[in-house]
Amino acid sequence: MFFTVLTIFPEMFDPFWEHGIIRRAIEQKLIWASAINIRNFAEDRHQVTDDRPYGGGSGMVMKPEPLAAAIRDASQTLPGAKTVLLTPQGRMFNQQMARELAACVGLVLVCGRYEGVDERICHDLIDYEISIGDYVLTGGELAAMIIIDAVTRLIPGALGGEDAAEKDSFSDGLLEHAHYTRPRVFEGREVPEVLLSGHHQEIERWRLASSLMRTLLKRPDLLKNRELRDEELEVLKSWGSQIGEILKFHRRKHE
Ligand code: 4GX
Repeated sequence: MFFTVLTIFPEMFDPFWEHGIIRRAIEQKLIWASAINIRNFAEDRHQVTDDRPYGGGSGMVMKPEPLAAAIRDASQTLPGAKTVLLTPQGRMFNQQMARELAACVGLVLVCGRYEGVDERICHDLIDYEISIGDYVLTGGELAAMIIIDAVTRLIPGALGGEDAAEKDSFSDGLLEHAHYTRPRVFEGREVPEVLLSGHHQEIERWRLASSLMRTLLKRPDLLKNRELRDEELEVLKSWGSQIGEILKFHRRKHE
């Protein structure tokens, strides 16, 4: 997978390329990544990339000519690549989109600053407009990093450990189960007994129950539009009867 980022602050990406999974993916040639300065494509002597908005008002707009030249150059260098504009007006980024983007041969990520980019750029040269969430950033750079990060970890081999990406949150529409490591007792709180038991089937069932419980309590919206597998229904039903018992006991006590 090729990533080309178009930005007026390419140096922001240096530490990003140089750490952790991203760094290893580059070293292993699973991804090729570069950040290109849009200024390089400005024709004037001062390499200006922004201008005042037609119609007046405060703030600046990114000039179309340098941006168009940068996008065309990147697209020519990466045949088949898709162009992405990071913008609050885009489709909200999620794990499903990360999977779709991971299937592309390359991505050209366009990072706007100021009030945004000239509308004719979005219209003619952009395949996808993506937002990472309903809040306002000072530029598209952090959003581009988030997308590169989420996409890279889905590339086979990027995480090292077997099928780690498939086991993570959202891969099957549930939150991750709780995790514990040594020591067995930390500040008086014990690791759940079953995790020490070595009973792999019981451990899997506990993890499924943990996933379902967390999703139900923290993100019930995730469960609403999702089919439930037989084993998941069983776990939920088992709580159902327990909750029934607790309520019965409670009612008896208060009669
Ligand atoms: N998810 N911003 C982009 C400038 C801009 C505005 C319109 C193009 C079109 C953001 C987000 C985000 C702030 C990045 C405005 N560029 N990007 N910038 N939320 O807030 O992606």
